[in-house]
Amino acid sequence: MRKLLSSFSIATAVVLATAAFVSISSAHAATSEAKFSIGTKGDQLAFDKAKLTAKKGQTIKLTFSNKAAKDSGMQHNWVLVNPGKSDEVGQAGMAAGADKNYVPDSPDVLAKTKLAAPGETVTVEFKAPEKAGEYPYVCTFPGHYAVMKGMLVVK
Ligand SMILES: [Cu+2]
Repeated sequence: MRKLLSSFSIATAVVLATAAFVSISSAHAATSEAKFSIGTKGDQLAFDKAKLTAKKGQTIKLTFSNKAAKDSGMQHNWVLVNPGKSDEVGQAGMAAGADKNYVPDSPDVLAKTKLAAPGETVTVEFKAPEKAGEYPYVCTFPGHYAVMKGMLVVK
């Protein structure tokens, strides 16, 4: 009888421990964050990563490095926009002007860094969209958005 009881207790303890482990793992998944490091392709009007992938609602810590030569004078930013809105936001960015870092006040702008000077690294922290989809990121410095772009895939 005693032996039966103790093996029952061990079985219970194993089940409880497993349940605790499962709940810790799922809590961790919900709060996990993504860290992205992206740069320019040297002096080119291009990001060195054309695609990033994140989970819905995930916290994203993004570091953007302007790797252009110091004497190039090339400024860049990293701006995440709603699907299909990169041209619209890019054009509005030009109109927004230097005072706004060429980023328009628009609900289609989901995240942005400040302008990075050559050799400078800037960061932004934001939540990935709650809706799965393909969200373009662009540099909104005048003349760059048409070619300097990539895609954040949210799953
Ligand atoms: Cu740029």
